[in-house]
Amino acid sequence: MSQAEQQLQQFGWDDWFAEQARELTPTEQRVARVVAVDREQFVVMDESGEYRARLSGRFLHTTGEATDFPCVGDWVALRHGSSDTIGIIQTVIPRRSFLRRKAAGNSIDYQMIAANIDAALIVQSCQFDFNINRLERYLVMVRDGHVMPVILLTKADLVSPATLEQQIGQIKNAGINAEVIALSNITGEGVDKVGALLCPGKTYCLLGSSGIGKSTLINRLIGRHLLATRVVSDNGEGRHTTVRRELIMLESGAMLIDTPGMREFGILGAEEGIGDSFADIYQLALACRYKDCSHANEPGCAVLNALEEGSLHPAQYQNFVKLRSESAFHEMSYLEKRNKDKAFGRQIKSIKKDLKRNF
Ligand SMILES: Nc1nc2c(ncn2[C@@H]2O[C@H](COP(=O)(O)OP(=O)(O)OP(=O)(O)O)[C@@H](O)[C@H]2O)c(=O)[nH]1
Ligand SMILES: [Mg+2]
Ligand SMILES: [Zn+2]
Repeated sequence: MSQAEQQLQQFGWDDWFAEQARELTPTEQRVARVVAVDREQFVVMDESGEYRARLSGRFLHTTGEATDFPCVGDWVALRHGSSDTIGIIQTVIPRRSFLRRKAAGNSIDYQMIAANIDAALIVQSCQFDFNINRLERYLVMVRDGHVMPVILLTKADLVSPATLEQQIGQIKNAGINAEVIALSNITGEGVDKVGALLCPGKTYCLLGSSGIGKSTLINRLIGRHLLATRVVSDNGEGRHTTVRRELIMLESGAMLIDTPGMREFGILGAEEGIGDSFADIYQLALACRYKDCSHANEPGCAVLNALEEGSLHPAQYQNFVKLRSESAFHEMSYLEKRNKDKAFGRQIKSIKKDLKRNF
């Protein structure tokens, strides 16, 4: 690693990225990290500070996929001479992790949210916003991008301790074992726990609906009003306050990416009001005759049996089917995967037992 590269470590650069860059970039190019994207304009930072950058003509001509364009958190190789006012981005260094979502509408395209994230802070407000199904969908998205999840419950000051306890219980009962931190940006309770979690040189991205206190939390962590937040406290309906994604350096050396609330992410009509977790269904699915049962028409399907018996609510089943058919869910869900891993673990154990018995 060169001396300049060593200085980039404070922004998250390490041997892994250095290795990727060596294969891709001529030596006269510099690397920098994207801290903000505004249409075709980029703001990048390196050891010399922040400066503006744009894409090279060659990049624009050879890059077709929207997801291949630089996004917040990306490392890019660029030309930026000492007399240049603007850097010219040549390539995006391969991403170690990423957060992406399905683009709006019916397209199968993805939209990048952020790249090279160490942990995602999945935020829900205890009041109005709390929803296990949506939480699970965020977990799928986060796992898909090789990012570690942490769950933050904001506005704890607006619900009773009993409600909060019940919500945390619901998360645990759904089999989600990510760390959960309840906090209030008003009283400050729990905020220091979040601060303690953030390590220097690591990058964190906040995800969640609009109006739940993501920017307020970042302001609290910084200790001053850097980001615009909604002035009037309301239930989160309406316009977005944060309009662009940007990477913010905390005094501690940890980096945080604020994102505009994702409203479409949770909207699925029937979803609201069916607070129950899919955990029930995955639990049932363990008893299906076929391991790859789709719970649609297979013989010996424990899910369909439960539906027939009435122990599984039809709305819950329909919601499950609906989510399954979404492309975001084509990949196995977080819980399903975990349960399969557990089943596999049990299988290994019993094989080991058999082996012991035979020898
Ligand atoms: N009671 C209470 N209000 C909060 C808390 N956190 C944030 N708020 C209020 O909630 C409103 C929305 O907060 P923001 O930080 O703008 O929300 P956001 O998640 O950044 O929203 P978008 O930028 O639209 O995605 C503001 O009026 C905050 O003062 C909290 O812990 N308790
Ligand atoms: Mg915001
Ligand atoms: Zn089945």
